[in-house]
Amino acid sequence: MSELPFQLEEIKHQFALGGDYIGYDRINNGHINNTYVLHFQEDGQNRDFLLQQINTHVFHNPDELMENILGVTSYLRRQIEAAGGDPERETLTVYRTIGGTPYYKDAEGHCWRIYNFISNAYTCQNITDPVVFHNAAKAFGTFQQMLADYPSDSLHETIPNFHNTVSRFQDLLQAIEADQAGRAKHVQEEIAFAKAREADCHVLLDLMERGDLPLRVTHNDTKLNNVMFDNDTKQGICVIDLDTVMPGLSLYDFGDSIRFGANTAAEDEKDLSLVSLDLNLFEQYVKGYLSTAGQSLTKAEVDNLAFSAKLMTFECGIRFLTDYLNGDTYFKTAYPEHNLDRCHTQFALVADIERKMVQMQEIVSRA
Ligand code: GN1
Ligand code: MG
Repeated sequence: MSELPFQLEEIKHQFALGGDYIGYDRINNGHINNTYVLHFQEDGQNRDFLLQQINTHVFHNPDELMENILGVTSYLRRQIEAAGGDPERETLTVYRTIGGTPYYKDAEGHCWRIYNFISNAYTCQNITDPVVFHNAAKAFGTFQQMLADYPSDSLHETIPNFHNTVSRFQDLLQAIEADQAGRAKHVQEEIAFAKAREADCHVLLDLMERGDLPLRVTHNDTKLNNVMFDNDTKQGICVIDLDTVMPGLSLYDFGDSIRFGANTAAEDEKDLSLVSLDLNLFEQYVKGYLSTAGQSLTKAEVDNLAFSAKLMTFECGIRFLTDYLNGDTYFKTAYPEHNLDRCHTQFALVADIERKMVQMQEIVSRA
């Protein structure tokens, strides 16, 4: 019992989970929080719950974080009900503790929350069927549409400057300067790659300042594995991982989806010859996204779809490089060079997107 990565009895008690505990599975997709599926049985029925330990090193204010999530999920719940959908499957449900709080803080200061487990659905790490990517685009586009009128000033900034590419670039420069882990001398090529693209960091922020790109309520972490697909229909039924729902640019969400889902290789693939931007998947995503979020997008948003794929990939690459230089303090890593390998795939993808930019623009124009 003591080998469990969580205090079972305490969690059961705090969240009033009934039934017999059967076991748990660890979900290893995310780089930030620790996630488990708890299996229970009650009256012969299986009941699963999603348990997460919130990473408070990344999310400094769990109260504000959970306030955002409660606000957004209850808003979505009403919209889903109004549309005749099933809110238990189409959005997350936050479980309250017996004290009425949306998370439980244990004696060591660790913060735990429980969500409903969405059954008969799956997540994917990579795309084998292009239709699924099209469906992911529709799900993220719909998510954005549903939150179009959400009072964005009620949202806390859970991570300040999250997709502020200028400030991300500054963070990189600081990490190079401080060289905490003594690694800077080994990554001069990567640093040069990044520095050669500093100007890109300003493009979207300048457009926003000029009023050409509107601030919207965005998800900000639109990785493929943050959508759940229905086992039977393969439709994207629920957008998950709502920790970074904040005001942002639609292009952050679009670009980040392409970065992860249209890459022909995994985010930490060591063989860089496998990394490339799949133009067919890009097209599938563009079409799916425009079919749901399209009506409300401005011309500047549409014009920058292809560029945003490059920028978000670049941003992620410099974040991995920054963390590598800082000694791996932010992202979970499985081995010492993990962040560097991730940086390499992102930069290889940036280079490939640069080669394909004209074709990507054509795809957007056609769509
Ligand atoms: C993190 O936790 P996860 O894996 O969904 C990160 C994202 C990065 C992503 C890179 C809060 O997302 O911003 O794009 O890793 N989340 C946070 O895979 O920093
Ligand atoms: Mg996340």
